[in-house]
Amino acid sequence: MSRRSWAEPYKIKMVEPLRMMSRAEREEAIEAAGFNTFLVPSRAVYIDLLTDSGTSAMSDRQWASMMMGDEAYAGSENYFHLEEAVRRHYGYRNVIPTHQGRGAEHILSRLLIKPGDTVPGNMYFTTTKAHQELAGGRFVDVIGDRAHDPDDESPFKGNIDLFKLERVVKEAGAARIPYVCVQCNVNMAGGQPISLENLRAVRAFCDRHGIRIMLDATRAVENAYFIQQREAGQSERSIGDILLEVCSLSDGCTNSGKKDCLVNIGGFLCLNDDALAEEARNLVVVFEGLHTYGGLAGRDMEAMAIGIEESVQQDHIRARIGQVEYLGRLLIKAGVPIVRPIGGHGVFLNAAKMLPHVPREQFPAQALAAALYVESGVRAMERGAVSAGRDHATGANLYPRLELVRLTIPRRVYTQAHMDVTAESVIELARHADHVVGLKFTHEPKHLRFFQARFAPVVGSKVLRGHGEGAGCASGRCCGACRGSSRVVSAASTLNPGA
Ligand code: PM9
Repeated sequence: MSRRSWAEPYKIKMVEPLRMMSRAEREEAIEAAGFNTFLVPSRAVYIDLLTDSGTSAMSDRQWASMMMGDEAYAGSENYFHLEEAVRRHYGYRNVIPTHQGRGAEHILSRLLIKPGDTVPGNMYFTTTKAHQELAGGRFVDVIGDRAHDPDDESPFKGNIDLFKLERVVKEAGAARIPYVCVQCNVNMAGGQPISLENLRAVRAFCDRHGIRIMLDATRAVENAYFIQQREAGQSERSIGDILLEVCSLSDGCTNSGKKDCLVNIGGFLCLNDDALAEEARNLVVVFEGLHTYGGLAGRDMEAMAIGIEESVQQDHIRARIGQVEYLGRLLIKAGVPIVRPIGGHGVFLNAAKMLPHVPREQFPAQALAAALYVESGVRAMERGAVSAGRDHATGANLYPRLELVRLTIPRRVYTQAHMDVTAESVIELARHADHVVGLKFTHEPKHLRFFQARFAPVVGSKVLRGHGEGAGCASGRCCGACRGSSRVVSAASTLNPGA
């Protein structure tokens, strides 16, 4: 008998209590954090949707396997298990562990990019681009235009625009393109997949020009699920089968195991070319550790080997993406503008649309993420101009079309009730979004500024003003509370007395 609906394919064996601070305490915490949710201590967070990276709950099998860690410096048994799991499910010949995804990006960039090279890719990712630029390369975005439109409902917004790619190859010359960087389930576009059809076309194009393809396979399993669900002729295939085909269309990959692979730390670099892999192993010993541990403990590699097996199970991936869809649908129903279609690892709020009174130079998404924290204790992340940083050559601020706040769902951690409370919190904030105040930098780090930057409100000292103090209050365009009504009571505070 077919099941009517999906449910989490696990039951909970161990719990970690959550704590909700008062609104006054949250106001203090966000100010002390320079209005950057990355700098808020986790003890001050109620529901943590900052990231899906390293935040998964491991299974009992994974925890048990950690007791089987072979902590030999060289040739750990767990390395061979990891190598076997990666080969079986991702299909590459050479597997080199790294401490996390950016470790693999560092090695790959050093290995292949020479100063002056161009690296085309389907939208930038922060750490990936940083390593490409540190190696002397220049990233050029060749994703289709639809990816930059939050309202476009196309099923494969991660697809590469082959005309754009051709133009870049003509301009730079194939010899100055070390590889095309193809990201699965494009993070900054809202977790949007690339289709098999597009990937095959990119492969054929690159073969004609003698250019390598390197996959960012960090969320390739989630991408495989969307291919299964949305691409013609793919619905009968297993996730594992699709994943193998996706990877077979590339020459290697970087992977942050902290996402799909269901572990708290770890990553890997894969290369089909034996000679390149040998060079990569040589670089790994300089920057990460011996090539059979790459900065990881044996137990970490064992947990990742098992996490890979679990990640491709249909029940798992359906529930994982089903939970993200559940949250997204609640917000769509309430009229909150989010990136469509709903992505794989999170729901992305369209901050530019929610805060039309905050100009881009005052970082609406940064302000919205800080305000959501004050409103509800839910921690989200800015994915807009602050994340985009500055133009490497001119130093000017970059303003991507997408100015988003990401509600990222950790795997196997939260329940539907947490999604309900999150939705209620966002909906309540959306009702008085004009109370959110823009921000200005008070400290701007040189690299990956979004992690450690500090801000201050452009007026006053609060990112979320009280009722009667919003941008639209005086004109009567504000929420009911500002017009003297007492009916606006935060849904989150109803459910959570501390709010
Ligand atoms: N992604 C994320 O939260 C964590 C760091 S940025 C806040 O989305 C891709 C597509 C990623 C990614 C990390 C990395 C780097 C590479 N590619 O964090 O170094 O989403 O393991 O991976 C984060 P590591």
